[in-house]
Amino acid sequence: MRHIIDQFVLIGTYQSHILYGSGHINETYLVTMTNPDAKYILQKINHRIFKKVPQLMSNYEKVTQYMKKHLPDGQVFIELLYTKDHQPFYTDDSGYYRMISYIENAIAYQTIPSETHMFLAGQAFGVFQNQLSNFDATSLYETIPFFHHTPKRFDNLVRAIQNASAERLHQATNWIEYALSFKPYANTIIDAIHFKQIPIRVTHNDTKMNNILFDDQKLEVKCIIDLDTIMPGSLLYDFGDAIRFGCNTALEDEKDTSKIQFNEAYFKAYTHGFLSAVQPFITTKEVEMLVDGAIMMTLETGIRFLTDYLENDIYFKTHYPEHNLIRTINQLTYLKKMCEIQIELRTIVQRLWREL
Ligand code: ADP
Ligand code: GN1
Ligand code: MG
Repeated sequence: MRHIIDQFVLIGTYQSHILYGSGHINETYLVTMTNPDAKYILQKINHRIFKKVPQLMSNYEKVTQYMKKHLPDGQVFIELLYTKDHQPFYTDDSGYYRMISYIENAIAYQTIPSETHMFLAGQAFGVFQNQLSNFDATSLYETIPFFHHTPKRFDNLVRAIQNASAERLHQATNWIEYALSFKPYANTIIDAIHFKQIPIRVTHNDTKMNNILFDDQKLEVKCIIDLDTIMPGSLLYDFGDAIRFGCNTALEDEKDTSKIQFNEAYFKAYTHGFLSAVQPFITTKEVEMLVDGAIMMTLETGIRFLTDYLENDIYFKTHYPEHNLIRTINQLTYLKKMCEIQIELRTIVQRLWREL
């Protein structure tokens, strides 16, 4: 790793590097320099998932440069560091690497500590959506084709079921059946896009709460991170994925399903923050479909974990053999809770929207 760090133009002398963060996709390291003191984030890009790294990094460069130009005073954003050959990433036989600025005095939560944090996160993702609204969507590559195409995610699940080992199929039987019972709803968002009921925008597409950094002292959002999936999409994906992660009272891989509840107060807070920021441009249909976004993103993530379990864990990082099955059970249990109260959730959205 030392040899790779040396390829980038950095301030100071190398001191150390350690594995960092808890993302499911890339290998992330905190690099510490001395004389003068400085910190950086080095990421080994997951090339099995991001097949076209030059295109991915072209998006990354465009978005970070655009944000730098449009940021209000005092707001920080990730900056890309270049190699000594002026490249936005380094590659050798071992893989693809990028170096980015380290966001100081910040914390990524795995569970959100308060309603205020949820409000601030909603506001921040809404503002981010607003900041990206003038970004030229046609200049972005699709880094993962059909990323939030839920029907295709179901096709992948069906294929995985056909090819799975007898043992994993057996372990997951009840959950496969439950997941497949949602297949008739898979087209909800894709159809709304297809029939032009909702617009395509530039979206983040991975708005779970550990992709937003909060200030570790003040009640403030510091920075939105994990820019790999910024590409054309629906605002419903960004709203939905944040609710999927943020309103679950348990961790995404909690084994004790009795701990999994839907936190309605957090839902209210996030929706309030988000709507107040996107109010100038969100359409009536998008408001009407926000809860569908939360349901679809939870369903989709549940079937992605299930597919990966049946495919012997080739996509998400896992820490033990049943990890993806536990995540599946967690998401589908949470999905059931969300569906049971969906009428209430829709009423909350409409009330907040009227009151804005
Ligand atoms: P992955 O795609 O694997 O989720 P992320 O870009 O989200 O990768 O990074 C993983 C974790 O590393 C984040 O959740 C966060 O805790 C930490 N991290 C990533 N980038 C930064 C940064 N620029 N400054 C501080 N922490 C970061
Ligand atoms: C992955 O990269 P990370 O850990 O922030 C995944 C998301 C899933 C999420 C589930 C590129 O997010 O789509 O919703 O795990 N990212 C990619 O926790 O597939
Ligand atoms: Mg991440």
